[in-house]
Amino acid sequence: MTGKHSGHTSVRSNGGGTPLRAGEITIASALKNVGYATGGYGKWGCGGRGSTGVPEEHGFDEFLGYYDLNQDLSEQNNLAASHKETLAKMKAYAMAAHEPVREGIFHNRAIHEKDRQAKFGDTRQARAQTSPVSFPTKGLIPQNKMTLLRFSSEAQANNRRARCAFDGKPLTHWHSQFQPTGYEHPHELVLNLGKPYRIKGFRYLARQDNGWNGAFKDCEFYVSNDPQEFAQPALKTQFKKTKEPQDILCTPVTGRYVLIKVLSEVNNGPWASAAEIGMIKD
Ligand SMILES: [Ca+2]
Repeated sequence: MTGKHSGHTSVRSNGGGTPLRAGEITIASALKNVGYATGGYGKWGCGGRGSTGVPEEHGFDEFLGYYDLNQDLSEQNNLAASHKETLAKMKAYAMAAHEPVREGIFHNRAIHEKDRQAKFGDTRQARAQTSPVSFPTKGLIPQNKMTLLRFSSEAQANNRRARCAFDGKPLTHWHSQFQPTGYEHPHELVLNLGKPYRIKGFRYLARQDNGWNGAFKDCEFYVSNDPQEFAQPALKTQFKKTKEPQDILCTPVTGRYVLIKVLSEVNNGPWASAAEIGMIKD
């Protein structure tokens, strides 16, 4: 109401006893000074009747509502019935301000970024949509022969499907399910490579938008010929917090199935996400 931090206002709690001081500027008095008609309707919490804090003393042409909940409970006082004239004025304001419903889209990325700039002082331009890091596939087992056997979870709501981690498109990514909560590490993906391969490493590309949620930190890769049996990891590694592709080599191991087990996230969040994952052929 006054534009002040609550540490500097007259009224600092709901308990009452400290009404607005006489002459204290409010948004209503500021607007009234430049020619606005002003009205307040509803609950007033800045000073009860007879105090210096009543709305009529602070820029409101009129006020209809509760000054003090203890005295003005609607069950005891029918404010609407006793202020027919004010109600008629309110209805007239509403009718005059009413705009018929229009179909259309009233929000877009540009407006969103303007709001964001005002609120947070920065923007989240979609760097990834204009200049994604490429995901080199040279030396990798062909992704188009792989199939996804199972996964621990995926975010369906925004289409961050598990298969996005192997679709050859850096701009799409898998994200573990995040709503409702309770989906925490380890997060897992199991792949069928199509046939046995000798694998000497793994390539990981973190999500290519400006977010970091889910970017892999500690991760284990298992290779097996039995999709139900993954004994020892072929590789335990820790990825860096980077948007660049990361290759991690291991002692070569042969198998047709790969389990990717994500144990932690770069910011210690509970998620996992991947733009692309590749297996490096020996
Ligand atoms: Ca992808």
